[in-house]
Amino acid sequence: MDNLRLVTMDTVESSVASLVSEARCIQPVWAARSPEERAEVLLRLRRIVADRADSIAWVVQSDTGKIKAEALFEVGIACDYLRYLAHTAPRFLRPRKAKTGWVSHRRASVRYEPYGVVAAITPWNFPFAISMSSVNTAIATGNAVVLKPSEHAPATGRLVGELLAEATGLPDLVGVATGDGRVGAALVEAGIDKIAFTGSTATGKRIMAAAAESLTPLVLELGGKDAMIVCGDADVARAARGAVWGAMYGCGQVCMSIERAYVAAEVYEEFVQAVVAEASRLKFGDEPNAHMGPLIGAFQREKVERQLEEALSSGARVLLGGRAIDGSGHGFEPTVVVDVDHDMAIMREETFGPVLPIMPVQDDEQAIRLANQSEYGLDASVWSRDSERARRIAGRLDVGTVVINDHLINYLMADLPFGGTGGSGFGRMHGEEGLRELSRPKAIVEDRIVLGREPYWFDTTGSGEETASSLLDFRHGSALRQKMAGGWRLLRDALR
Ligand code: TXE
Repeated sequence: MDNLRLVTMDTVESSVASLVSEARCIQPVWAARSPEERAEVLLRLRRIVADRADSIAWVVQSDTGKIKAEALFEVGIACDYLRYLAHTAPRFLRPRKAKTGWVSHRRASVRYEPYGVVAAITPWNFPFAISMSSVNTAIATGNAVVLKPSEHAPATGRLVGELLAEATGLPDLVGVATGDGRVGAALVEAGIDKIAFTGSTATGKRIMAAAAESLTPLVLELGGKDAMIVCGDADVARAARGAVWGAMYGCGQVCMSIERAYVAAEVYEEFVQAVVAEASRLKFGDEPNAHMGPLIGAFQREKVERQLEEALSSGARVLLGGRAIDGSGHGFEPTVVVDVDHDMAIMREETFGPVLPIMPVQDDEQAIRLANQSEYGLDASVWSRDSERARRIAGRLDVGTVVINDHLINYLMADLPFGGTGGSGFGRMHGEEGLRELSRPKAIVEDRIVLGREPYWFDTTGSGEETASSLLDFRHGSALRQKMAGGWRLLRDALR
């Protein structure tokens, strides 16, 4: 059976159910391959993807309208991560010996087993990189997958399925269910074993509620409202360049974009002017030297415009941009906003557009308090020449990742766990934590010396109380004599 199913609305349940059952059939075959054999397949996939970077980027661009540089970046992220998985998963999935404590005549270990069938539900903003991340972590740990790509990036989702079928030779291992949220909802209720969801906080909450019914475990990578803190001793010119990149890359449609900047009062004016100058140099379009493509669609542009209108009506000032770019589809000008406060949606709600609101702060304490005053907690960045000061601030930010004197770059470090706190979700992707997320630990205890009767079993000839006190003496006696006496009594009873 081919693994691509254009799920139509009237056949949602049956189409999704057949993808899940086909995945469940093939999963044991895949899991029977050693982690090393699966790693070889991941490296083969990496080669295929790297060799087809341009054509893959074209598909991503056709779905999202993003510029080629960003689409190629997605391909690079996917290839980096495949190499990381291939080199890490076999070591991580090796069974671990466990300590048995005082039960020394036993041996114990932990195996990391696949869940079975994982549902990977992914968003439109990095449709290739994020789908490949969820899918490949799941198959590296021996799972099968049903991928539900965003309805705004169906071709990319189908392409991921085709690439996985080619690399693994098992078309059913990764099924692809295209369609909108209803298909995703049907998948959540189709008897899958784990859900890897990446998307908005609102949808994450709906999925968690649906998964509760069947106690299906899940990892939620949700929205963000990343804060940037610029200290008075920061390299202001560099921080301004970093701010524009961190806020405007991908037209701001990155879950860990900088969406708020808190700047020490003593450098605030200098920073704002540097940001305006830097952002005004950005080029919109699809020429090779363009910096920014369009927003994904009218719904995203209207969301950005709504937040800006509300901020302006509450006293905010736009120093640069603030409007859609005429004749560009959904292009939007790089926008810098000041005189903002936390009563405005633009400082509280995810914007997901090329907008940077900037607030002055009196000291680090105020910056930390404002940065933490958010329902989200994905990434944050701290800009200072004093690394101790930056680390101190980082330690007090309620987020999943803090980058010092940069932003976004953590996502490219495959060995770093990625995820957030609060409204940004829970669980982690990437790093060994990401592998742990999609594999299930199973403890195994086996006998080493077989005794007639275990000291802790019912003692039909003596007293359980005596056994318990012997155990305490043996384990925690204050004197050696007491320990030895307790151990001797335990051994005597066991050999009786
Ligand atoms: O999300 P949506 P979008 C977040 C980003 C932003 C959002 C944008 O912050 O908030 O993603 O992506 C499917 N049951 N991140 O608009 O609408 C839907 O069809 C099951 C965070 O796509 O939540 C799509 O495939 N599935 C991230 C997927 O969910 C449902 C990085 C996401 O859709 C469903 C990137 C339902 N009831 C973006 N409703 C991170 N933190 O890593 C919808 N879907």
